[in-house]
Formats: sequence, structure tokens, C-alpha cells
Amino acid sequence: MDRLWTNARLATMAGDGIGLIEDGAIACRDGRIVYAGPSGSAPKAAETIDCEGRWITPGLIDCHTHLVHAGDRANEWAMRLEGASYEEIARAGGGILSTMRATRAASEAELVETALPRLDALLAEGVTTIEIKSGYGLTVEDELKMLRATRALGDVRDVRVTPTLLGAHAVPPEYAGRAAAYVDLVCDEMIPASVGLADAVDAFCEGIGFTPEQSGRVLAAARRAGLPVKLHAEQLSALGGASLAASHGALSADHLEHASEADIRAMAAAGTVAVLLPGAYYFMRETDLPPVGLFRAHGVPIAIATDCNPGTSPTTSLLLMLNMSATLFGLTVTEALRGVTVNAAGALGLADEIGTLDPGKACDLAIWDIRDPAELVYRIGFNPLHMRVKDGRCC
Ligand code: DI6
Ligand code: FE
Repeated sequence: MDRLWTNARLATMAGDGIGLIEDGAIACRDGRIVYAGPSGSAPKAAETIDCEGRWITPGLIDCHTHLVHAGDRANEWAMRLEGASYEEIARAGGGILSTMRATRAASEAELVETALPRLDALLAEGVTTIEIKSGYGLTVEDELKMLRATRALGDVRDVRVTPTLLGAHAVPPEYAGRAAAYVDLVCDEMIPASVGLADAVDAFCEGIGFTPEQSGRVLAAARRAGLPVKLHAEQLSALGGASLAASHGALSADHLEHASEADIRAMAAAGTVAVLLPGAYYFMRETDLPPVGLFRAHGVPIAIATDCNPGTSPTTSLLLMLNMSATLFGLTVTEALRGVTVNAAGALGLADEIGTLDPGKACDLAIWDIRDPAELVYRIGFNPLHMRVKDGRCC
């Protein structure tokens, strides 16, 4: 045994609750958990770390981000504060296309460099796995450049990175008025070229994004290429995107403020995770709440993520999202904590690898200076992380 963390209180996230083990211990070998249980039954190890009664959760998982991008949209935010809407700005050539222009002009190295401070902020809060979408290049080469920059982040930081192709994020200027032709480019060129770089494919199914028919073509092309899918759905309007995602066996449908009960039944039947994004809800000053009661009633797992992006959710705090998911969406402490661990792992198709403190999984831990796990959801803007562990290595 390489390392043993003992004298800890474990929130394993196994089962349906937080999986509490008082006076617990975790042992790892070759980066994998081999024991998680009462300290009294723990195996010996080459190195023993006394956690002095601290809490240990699985390393946090941010399962929906647009963390890699160039530039920012503070100027557009100022316009929105003076009355312009997100849609108006987008239709006038700003929004995603504004970030697209900056991202096309940036080199792969510059994309890595500008993303690092945002990534480091999340790592400082105990994040050990992060999903990062492309979607600001909107040409084959620029989308691949984004995916390469995303993977490069995993080479310079101790973090698991899962890249998602989001070529269907917006119609670029060179395809203005020809959305169907751009969808052909995404399906026939971007997706095949991203195999080996992207772990999944996503699309923005929305009035200012792509229609359900166009989004369906993208998801079908991804499945033909052997890639899992997820979908930005029901964020600003009810288009049936969540049902569409479920019909393609999507790992997740994301945003979901306007999801219907029919959508949610379809998600439940397909095992599609509901990824809720309170940062975007808050920053966009939305008023339609995602139907959390229906997700609960139909047994749809709920994940929580930052949606870190320069337009609708410029946040790099997953801990703040824990508080917002409770304060704004009404999640319980257990639901919120499961939303950034076991359910976030499910949203990435990594439930066998991460998300709970179970033998056989990666030894990704977050060790906290708290007296109760509720503190992780209760506090606003306070970070009680004591230590982050990735693959058994203290970071
Ligand atoms: N929905 C969102 O909230 C982000 N993308 C999406 O599909 C917005 C991205 C941006 O405004 O830059
Ligand atoms: Fe998003």
C-alpha cells in the first residue's frame, strides 16, 4: 500500500446519501483506492497521513465548462446592464461570435495560458476532474486547436480533463444564413476530425443556436463516429431538446430551465443526467427555475457545474455553485454534494472511474477543514479546502 489517510470522516457518496463513515480511512496503491472504510480495519501503508478528524469527499468534478476561450465579454455585460438583451447582442454579431473572433486570433499556447488562471481557481477548490468544451473556433482547424489546448491543460496541471466538441455552438459569419450547410461541416468534417481528441460531442439547441432537427443531425453524426453525446437544452425556451438528447442516449442534458415532464420521463428512461447550471441562471437573471421536483419524482440524477464561460456564467467557483444550487434551485445538501461528485461523474460517462470513494476507483480526494459537509453548501465565497489529492498524489 502506497499511502493511507486515516482519522478522517468520509463522505463516500456511495449509495443514495453522502455515504458517511465516521473515523474512516482511505488506502491507495498505484493511484487507485484499495480501501475506504473504518480506520480500525485499514491496511498498513508505506506512508500514513493523519487527517486529524477532517472530512474527505471525492475530488470535485466540474462536468460542464467552456473554460478555454480568449478574451472576455465585460463590455457586453455593461451593455446588458443598460438594457440590451443577450439575444439582441448575439443577433447583432456579438455574444459567442465575439469570443469566436478572439479565440480564432489566439494561438493554442495562448489559449492554454489564458485558461490556466481559471483552471487554477477551480483546482484550489478541490476540483480533480473538469469537462471543457470547444465551440469558440467554429472552423475545423480552430475547433481542433481548442481541443488540443484543452488536452494540454491536463499535461501541465494534475487534473483529469475531458474535452467535448461543441462545434454546433453558433453559426459563424462565413455561414450566415446557411445554418444547414454549417451543420454539414460539423457532421461531415469536424466530428470525424475530432475523434481521438474529443471525449464527447455537444450542441446548443436553442432559438439563437441550432434547431432540434439540426441538433439531432449533430448528435446522430457523433454517435455514428462512436462518440458519446450531451446537449445544451431548454435553457431559454422549450424546444424538446432534452427529449432529443435522451433519444440519442445522451450522457446529459444541460441547463433545463424549460424542461417538460415529457422531457424528464424520456431522460429517466434513457439514463440521461440533468446538469443544472445555477451560474448561468443567476447571471442571466432568469426567472424560470429548472423543475427540480420533477427530476426527483422521475429519478433523474442531478449534477451541478459552473458552465464557466465569458457570456452567461463567468465564474470559476464550483463551491459557489453548490450554494446557488441550494439557494436558487432548492437542492438539499446531499443533492448538491452528489451533484459535483457521483452524478457529475455520470454526466461524463465516468461513473466507473471517479465520483465516489470506492475501492477500484481513482484515488481523487478533497480533504476539508469543516465540521459538517453542509458547510460546503452553506458558505458563500469561502474555501475550506485543506488538501487536494489526484490519483493518490497530494497536490
Ligand atoms: N449556452 C450558454 O449559456 C453558453 N453557451 C451555450 O450554449 C453561452 C456561451 C457564451 O455566451 O459565450
Ligand atoms: Fe454551456
